[in-house]
Amino acid sequence: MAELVLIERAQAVSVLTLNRPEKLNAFTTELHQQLAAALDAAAADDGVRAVLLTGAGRGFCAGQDLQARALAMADGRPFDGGGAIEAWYNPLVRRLRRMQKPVVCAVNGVAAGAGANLALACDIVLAARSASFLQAFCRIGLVPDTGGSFFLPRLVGRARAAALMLLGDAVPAEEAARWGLIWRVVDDAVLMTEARALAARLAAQPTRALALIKTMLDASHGNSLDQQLDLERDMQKIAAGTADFREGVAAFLEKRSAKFRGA
Ligand code: T3D
Repeated sequence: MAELVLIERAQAVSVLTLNRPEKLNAFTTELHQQLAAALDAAAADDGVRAVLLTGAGRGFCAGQDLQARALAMADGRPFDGGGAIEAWYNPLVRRLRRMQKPVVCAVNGVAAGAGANLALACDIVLAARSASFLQAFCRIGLVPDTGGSFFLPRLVGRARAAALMLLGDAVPAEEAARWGLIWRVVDDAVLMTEARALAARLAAQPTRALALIKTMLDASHGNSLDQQLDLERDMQKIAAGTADFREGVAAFLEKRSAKFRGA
């Protein structure tokens, strides 16, 4: 079986690399299967306290493999466009957002279609200066998926989201960072060094609190202020019950660095 997702363990970080470089890491069913298994393994392993996702070669991910779709539609056969969304793309977004640990995305090159929105579903996105983001869907008669129509207006506002989705033009990484679509751009040569350092830093932080912060971020857009205040209370109750909170307070008072265990 081809290794379509390379899995490396760097201390408490699980580094996952999409590995179909000759097709810019476009998604096939096999790639989906391997990525889902790798994410589930990272989620279940208490020793993993951060995930780093990137792509092999010159692209990050070009979305759905269109060759596979051409085959499926050969001879005028009907194609169920919602089927793959239900089976693979929606569960992928849910896996990332429900992961009880931070997910860093290192966008090493072009991120198109579902590949662009895969990056946006991660918690912190770093991109190489040469990378670009492309809502390619309308170019081929499709609509944004993989959470794009949710993430884009929230990240960059309706005006920019509309132009991105309706025109399908590529946004260079630096512009994406200026717009707030992603966190930071770094030189290509240092992308993986920076991304690994960032993931390692996150892995040394109080993992349970970080997971609660993810929940709060995701809830904030749909909540009223009162609902969010209540959620902050409930999340703080959980965070304050962790050993990491005790350690954080002790370390502060003892004027030393905290050693969080993620529990
Ligand atoms: O059906 C469903 O399941 C619904 C869900 C859909 C989700 C989606 O993601 S829909 C959007 C699908 N993706 C695209 O439309 C993007 C297609 N790719 C491109 O537009 C361009 O490749 C890029 C702008 C991303 C990069 O352009 P460029 O010039 O840097 O590279 P290239 O030469 O086009 O691509 C290099 C190779 O990768 C090439 O293969 P070859 O000719 O050398 O053998 C190209 O065909 C292949 N490739 C790139 N993207 C895909 C792909 N092969 C299959 N599927 C792709 N999506």
